[in-house]
Amino acid sequence: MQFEKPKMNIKAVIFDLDGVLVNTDEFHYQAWKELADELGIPFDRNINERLRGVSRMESLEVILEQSAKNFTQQEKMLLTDKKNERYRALLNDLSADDVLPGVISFINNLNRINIKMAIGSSSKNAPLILEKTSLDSLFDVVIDGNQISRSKPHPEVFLKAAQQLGEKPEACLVVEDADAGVEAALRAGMRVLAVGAAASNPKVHFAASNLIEFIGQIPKNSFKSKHII
Ligand code: B16
Ligand code: MG
Repeated sequence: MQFEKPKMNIKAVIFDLDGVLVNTDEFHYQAWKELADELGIPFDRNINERLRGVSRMESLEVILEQSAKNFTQQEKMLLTDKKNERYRALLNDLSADDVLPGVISFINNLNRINIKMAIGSSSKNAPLILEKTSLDSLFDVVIDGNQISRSKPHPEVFLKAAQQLGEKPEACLVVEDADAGVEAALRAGMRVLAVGAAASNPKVHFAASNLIEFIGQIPKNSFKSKHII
């Protein structure tokens, strides 16, 4: 792991949602897999990796690359609606128990040193997920798929979050699990902590398998207000 410079002066942290705060990425996979099986289109976990962080319609386009049939825009809308219906049914039992390891402790530590926090997610289901997991009250700003017109790797979601937090991009750290999200954060001019699937991305500033591991390796003075733990 490399540190850009000893003092990073991070004043705000922008969290991706699916795959960073909550394990909903598995439910996305299940819902897409059921749809692909129904359509007789090959779909596996390797292809699924390309769907991380990208919008619902762009995800469908990736899946349809494996199909010989052409679908009209209306058919595509019906397919994304169907996938979303199934995905939301899978989210039904979601609760605070589904928040990923280290998340609450990391947020509490950031709160203690007055670091601002935002959500920067491509998901239009973010409000439902935040409510079901009781994470909704913990963030100063939430920017999700309902408020952006260009999905990751476009930097719009993170730039909007920084703007609403009142911070410059260079003062923000983005936590991401998707290569598309890492790219979006870098294009926004922000520092990136990659967790999970994106942890092997060579472009990031920090990498860890999850937030528990990251808390144990934070360099002193990374954050504006003393150090995090
Ligand atoms: P929805 P994130 C992204 O959320 C997911 O990673 C991606 O797999 C999904 O297609 C996208 O949200 C749209 O989600 O269908 O719920 O609007 O990782 O940016 O928090
Ligand atoms: Mg994600």
